[in-house]
This record gives sequence, C-alpha cells and structure tokens, in this order.
Amino acid sequence: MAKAPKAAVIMGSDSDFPVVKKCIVMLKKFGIEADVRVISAHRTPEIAAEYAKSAQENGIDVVIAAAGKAAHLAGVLAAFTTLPVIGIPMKSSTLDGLDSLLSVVQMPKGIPVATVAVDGAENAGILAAQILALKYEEIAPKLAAFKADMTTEVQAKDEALQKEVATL
Ligand code: RP5
Repeated sequence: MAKAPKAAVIMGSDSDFPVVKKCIVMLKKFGIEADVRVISAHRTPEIAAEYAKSAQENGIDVVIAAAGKAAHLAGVLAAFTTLPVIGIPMKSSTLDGLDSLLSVVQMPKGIPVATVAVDGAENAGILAAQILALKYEEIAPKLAAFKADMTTEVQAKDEALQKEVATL
C-alpha cells in the first residue's frame, strides 16, 4: 500500500491546543495524517531531540511546531532533522506573541524554520499541504478546490457589500 502523507504536529504545551486544533482540521481537509504530540524544547528537551531524529524513519514528511513565549521548539526540532519545519508562534504570553514570533522566525543561518503568523495555525496546515503536494499528487486538486472556494466566498462578500453600499 502506498504511504499516506503524514505531518508531525508538535506543541509546547496542551494550552496551545485550542489554536493548534485548527491546523489539524486543515491537514485533515487535505487528507494528511497528523501525529499530534505535546513536547517541549525546554521541559522535555531529550524527547524533542529524539522525536526529531527519528521523525523521517517514522514516516513523517513535514514537521509543524507551535510554541509560545521563548518559543524554541521549532528551531530545536529543525536542528535534529532535514525535514521541512514550519513554526507557529503562539500568542500565549503577556507580550502578545511578539516574543514567540521573534523566537521562531529569527533562526540562525543553516537551520531554517518556515514561520507563519502569530497563531497562524490554519496557514501552517495549508503550507504543509503545499509542500506535500510536491510528493503526493492527490493533494494538488484539493488545494486548487480550496482556493476556488475562497474566491467564491470573497466574491459573495464583495457582492453583498456592494448591495449594502448602494442603499446608503
Ligand atoms: C510554551 O509556553 C508553550 O508552547 C506555551 O505556548 C507556553 C505556556 O505553556 P504553559 O505554561 O501553559 O504550559 O512552552
């Protein structure tokens, strides 16, 4: 049987889950399996390293990592794998996520992390699907349909707005 597309979705804490859930929903929409885990770069560093080292042999195609505050999870996972790593900076702190954003995006040369917006869980799922579409051809038509739906939705909003403006 052909291998199914599979993403790792790692979060630094279960408190990240309400946001990260949206990424998992998006992956499912594109037919991508998710291995969902709570692993912390600081609280469980050895488990983080081990997970990243064995991710590829465990069938993972892409790693998504969500963390907040001093958010080193995505960078630490990226240090131990050559799989693409997508980072979601979480708005979990008193600094509104700016600390998380800088921690995820400002990676040193040699260890890139593709960073989405603060709490940008949906985009992490879509970006993962776009990466995996290069390997799994069944994903591309689903991405095309997703974009077409978005177009229809925005056009409907535009039409509705124009009607409302005409009544002013
Ligand atoms: C980070 O610290 C987690 O990713 C989370 O965003 C934040 C707070 O974690 P908890 O204190 O709620 O476990 O490691």
